[in-house]
Amino acid sequence: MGASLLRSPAFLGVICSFVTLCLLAEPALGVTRHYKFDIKLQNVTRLCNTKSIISVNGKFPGPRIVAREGDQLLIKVMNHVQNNISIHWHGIRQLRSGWADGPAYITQCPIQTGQSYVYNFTIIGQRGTLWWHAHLSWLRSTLYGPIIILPKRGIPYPFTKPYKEVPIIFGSGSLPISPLWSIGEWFKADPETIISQALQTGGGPNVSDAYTINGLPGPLYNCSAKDTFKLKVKPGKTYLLRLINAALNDELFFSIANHTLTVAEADAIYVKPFETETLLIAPGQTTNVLLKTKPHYPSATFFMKARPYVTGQGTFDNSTVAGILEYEKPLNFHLSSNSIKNLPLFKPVLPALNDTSFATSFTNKLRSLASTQFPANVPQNVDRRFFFTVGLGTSPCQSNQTCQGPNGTMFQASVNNISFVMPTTALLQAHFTGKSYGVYNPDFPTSPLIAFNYTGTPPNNTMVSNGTKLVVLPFNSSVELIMQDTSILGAESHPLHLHGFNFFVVGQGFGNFDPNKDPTKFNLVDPVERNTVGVPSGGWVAIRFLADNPGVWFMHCHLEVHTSWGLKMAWIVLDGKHPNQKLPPPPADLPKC
Ligand SMILES: [Cu+2]
Repeated sequence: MGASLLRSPAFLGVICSFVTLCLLAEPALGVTRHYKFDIKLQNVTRLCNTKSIISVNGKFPGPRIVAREGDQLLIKVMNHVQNNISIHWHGIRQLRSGWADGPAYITQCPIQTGQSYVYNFTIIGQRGTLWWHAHLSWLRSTLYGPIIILPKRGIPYPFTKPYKEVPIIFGSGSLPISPLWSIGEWFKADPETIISQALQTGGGPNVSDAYTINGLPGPLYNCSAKDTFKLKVKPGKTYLLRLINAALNDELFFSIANHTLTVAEADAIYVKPFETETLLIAPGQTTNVLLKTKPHYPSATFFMKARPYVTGQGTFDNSTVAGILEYEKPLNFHLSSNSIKNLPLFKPVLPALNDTSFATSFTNKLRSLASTQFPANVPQNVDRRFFFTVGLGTSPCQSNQTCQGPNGTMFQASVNNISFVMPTTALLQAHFTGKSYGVYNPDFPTSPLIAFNYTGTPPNNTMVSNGTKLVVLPFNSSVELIMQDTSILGAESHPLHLHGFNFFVVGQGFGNFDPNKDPTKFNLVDPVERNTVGVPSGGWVAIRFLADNPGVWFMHCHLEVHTSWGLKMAWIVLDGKHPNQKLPPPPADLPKC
């Protein structure tokens, strides 16, 4: 057995699933890690209001997955609730493990009540922060948690070794607190009821009641001072903060008063480090930042805050979540308990809610590390070119109904004016078994069927068409995709997420994409590599990726309301010629519809 074969990660994954002594084997080989997710109801109190939420293992936010690059994960998800469930491992490449990706009716049928499914995948060539979340309707409002991928043993970070690592999720609500940093969104009402009513009336759904940091709304909301995320730090240290935007419908600005953050990673890819006072993070995106604390005890406390970046026309939750950065008082530092209580509190100043120029300058700073060890393998040549419009539209109101969308219509959203219709069986199964007839059509248009001034005066007819249409790509084709926002019903930033791949963001701009001028300015040297990118409001973004992963891969807006309205589509990547270029058959426990 040759050394080169031994170093192949796929091959090592096989060894570890059969050899129980894997943990004792050479550390660089990767190990198998088992997790059990029991989906069950849990009472949670937020904003003076107790409600039953769907949780993983009774935790909110959910448990964290910790692994090293090269490890295999076996996560058994057992559904004990009445809803159908499916879990997506957001940003995991799922190389030749498309059956474990998770979007309901795309790669699998949902896990029904009383059933279970083991998600089986190996982390190949990725390290950093990602996250998992439910991928069915709006269930992810309470079903989410972090995935922390540590570098292989003995491989250091390409930046200052942090004194401590603190994951943070921007999300909604909380329970036994995971020591993380996610920002989320909390709804007093049941999010499933909110979206199903909106889809019936055709109007916009109700907005959230609070944002949360690690499930905690914080002191700026009623009844919530006790539910405040506190980050306790020592002076003169460097902390690694892992940030996840788990909110349903909001891009967020984030800042810590009087502290500068160094961005080191985006979507589990190292970037050229840069300093900033404020971050912009879209739903679905993750970012690792380094926080250098003050050299000496500052005799002060500091707010960290997040609030939305909003470009659309509709109503939104314009509230602010705050957490507290608190310094440990050194033992030899004398302060009366009264003066500790009355320490000055500094508050960050966040950009205006619609500050697109901040958003643009921030995203322009993101560059791949592009080092020898972590190269940016940007496709230099393109086999397939696509131009997709993304934006809102309408559909007619049924004759016996009154609708609450624009001018009595129903809100829709689309890609190339096609509002995606969810199938009732899994696309990947239909593709794999060759039974696609009546499930999907492989004729998604490469560009809009009717060209118009995308960011100018909107057309008179805003109606969308409907269909389950996919693009078919040969194995290993290199793809360039321009995503163009439309001003139909108002320009708006759309964070587009592609499953199964990272892509390089080679260009972005405002107005209509110019195929003659704009490509000359593309960055093919060190563009940021990620899995979710904001299509600028009233602008366009250009991405490139290599279709080296056979399967069916969902692409959709990560503003959940737009996904619900149909801003989604899927790519089929065909098998290659060689055995290791083919998607293996589905696992025996793959759920049935
Ligand atoms: Cu969108």
